[in-house]
Order: sequence, then C-alpha cells, then structure tokens
Amino acid sequence: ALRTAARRPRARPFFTTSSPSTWSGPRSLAGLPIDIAPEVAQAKAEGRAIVALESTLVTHGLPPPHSASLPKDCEAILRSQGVTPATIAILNGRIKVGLQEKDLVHLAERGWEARKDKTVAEKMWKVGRRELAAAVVKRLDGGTTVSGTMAVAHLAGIKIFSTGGIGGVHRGAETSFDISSDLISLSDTPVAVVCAGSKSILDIGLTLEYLEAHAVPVAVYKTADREWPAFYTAESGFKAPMNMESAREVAETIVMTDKLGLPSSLLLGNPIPAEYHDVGEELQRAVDQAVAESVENGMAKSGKQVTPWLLARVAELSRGKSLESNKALIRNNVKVGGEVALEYARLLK
Ligand code: PSU
Ligand code: MN
Repeated sequence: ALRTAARRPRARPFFTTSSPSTWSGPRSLAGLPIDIAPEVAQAKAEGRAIVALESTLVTHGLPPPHSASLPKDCEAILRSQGVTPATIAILNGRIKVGLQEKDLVHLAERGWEARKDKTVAEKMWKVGRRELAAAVVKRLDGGTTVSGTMAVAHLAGIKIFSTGGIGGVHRGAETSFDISSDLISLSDTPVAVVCAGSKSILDIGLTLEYLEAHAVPVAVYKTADREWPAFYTAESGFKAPMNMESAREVAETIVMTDKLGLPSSLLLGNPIPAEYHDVGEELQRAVDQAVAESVENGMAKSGKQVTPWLLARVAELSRGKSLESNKALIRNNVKVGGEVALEYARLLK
C-alpha cells in the first residue's frame, strides 16, 4: 500500500505557480554589519529620494585622481538635485551605505595599490554578491560591483542605482562560460539600474538575450528608435524592447513591478551625451584591440581580472581619451538616476 501511495501523483493546489525565487533580504538590519550613513537613514525615514552608487569603479575601474574625484562629482550632482547619494562599499568588514570623503579617498588609494600589488589585492576585493558575506567575515575592504551594490541597496531599501556600464556575457562565453553575476542580480533583485549599456568588451547581443531569457525588463531612456547604447557610443546595433519616455514613466514601472510582486530589476540604458559620439568610434577600435590582445595573452581566461584588465588597456590604447567619455557617461547616468528617484519618491508620498 505504501508503494502505491508513493507512486500516486501528489495532488497540487490549483492556483500555485512556481513562485519566482525572489531574494527578499532579511526582515531587519538590526545586528547586521551594515552602517547606513545618517544622511541616508534620514532621507529614507522622510521618504526622500536616494540613489545608490557603486564603488568598483573607484577601486578597480578609474585610475587616480579620477577614482576619487568622480564619485565626489556624482554625489554633488545628486545633492544639487535634492537627492541623497548612497555610495556603497565594504570597509574593514563593515557594509557601508553612504561614505565619508575620507572613506572614498581610502578606497581609491588602496584600490589603485591593489591593482598593482597582489598582497594588497588580498585585502581589497572586488565584491560581487557572492563575495559579500566572506568580505565581511574576513574584515576586508572592497569595491562593490553592480551585483554587490544591488544586493546592499536592496537590504537598505534603496530602489534606484546609477552606474557606468554593467557586466554581461563576455565574447567567447560559449567556451569560457564568463557571464557576469550582474545579470543574475538583475533578474532577482528589485533595484532599478541606470547604465550606458555595456562595453563591447562583452557580447552585447548575447547579453541582451540572457536578460530576455531571465525576464529582466530592459529599456532605453528617451530614445525613440530604441537603439541600445554601447557605453562609449550610443549605438550597439541592437534594439532594446522598450523605450521609457520620462523619469515619471520609469518610476511608475518600478512601482508597478513591486505591486505585481515581480522580483526583477529594471535595466535602463541611457546613451552617452552626443558630444562624445565622435570619439566613441575611435574608442570602439581600442576596445576591439584590447579584446583581441586578451585572447592572445590569456587574460580573457583570468576570471574576475578580465574586466579591470580590459578597461585599463582601453584607457592606455586611447591615451586617456576613454576616461573623459567614461566620466561623462557616469555623470549623465547619475543625473538620470536622480530624476527617477525624485519621481519615485513623489509617487510614494
Ligand atoms: N564595466 C565597465 N566598467 C566597470 C565595470 C564594468 O565598463 O567598472 C565593473 C562594474 O562594477 C561591474 C563589474 O559590475 O565590473 C563586472 O565585473 P565582472 O565582469 O567580473 O562581473
Ligand atoms: Mn566574469
């Protein structure tokens, strides 16, 4: 009798679906190693606009002096909009939401050393979501990537995050399997991300396919022809499935995503400003060369080091021109993030 019972299909309740594996985060932050800056806590308590910013671009992305000056510019842009910046990073095993200036300077300096010195690199990590817990336990410093920053923003209840470019499916991923965990976070963490697309160090077509397969809403911002941007250039040759016509529309979509109980982010592609389009084509060639070199010298197989290596090589090949574009598009994304955050705060009032 037991055996027949075991074989009988289990009665399923009629109306269940396989629920999305939403990572809801802990119920309370009490006792966790998270320091929310007073300014951020106050903005949150008063329902005012907040934008999260990442710190891998400080530790592993931009070179000095830009690594410290750009985040300060970004924070100033947000403040001038009446938005509270929340730069996210790990310092001595504490998860920081909102940094002091001395913290930023420390991350920029140690991050730069870490890029040249393996012993320093052991104590100054590039922290994606998977490194988050270990970086805390080991009491390390770290710059958070898009996936790491999204995880922390979600814990802190921050819904909008601006960055430069997201990670994605690398060229040659069919053999290397190199796919950024940014994409997984975009599918299961409800924090909207403003970016300028991704660099063509990635396979942009496959990146967009991955996002589609994992049900991530992808939209361009105020771009009627829906051309998906490619970081240094406004054109990737691929189309986004949607265009968002205003910050209000973006904010409403974020609210509706939550109301419907969907776990996904909203990925907003905001093209680099027009005055940088010409130099973009030249930078594109530097990107192609850097990728070819990385395949030849084996860097393409170096795991987490491949993205920082490619970025540094593009800066070298373009004799620093990539930097100005890089900074301009980040500032532009921060401004749009601020506009969206203001509308979002208005909707929740
Ligand atoms: N792309 C850039 N600049 C960057 C990054 C990506 O053009 O600084 C950083 C971001 O923090 C992103 C991370 O989340 O690299 C992705 O790294 P990986 O490919 O190892 O997942
Ligand atoms: Mn990778």
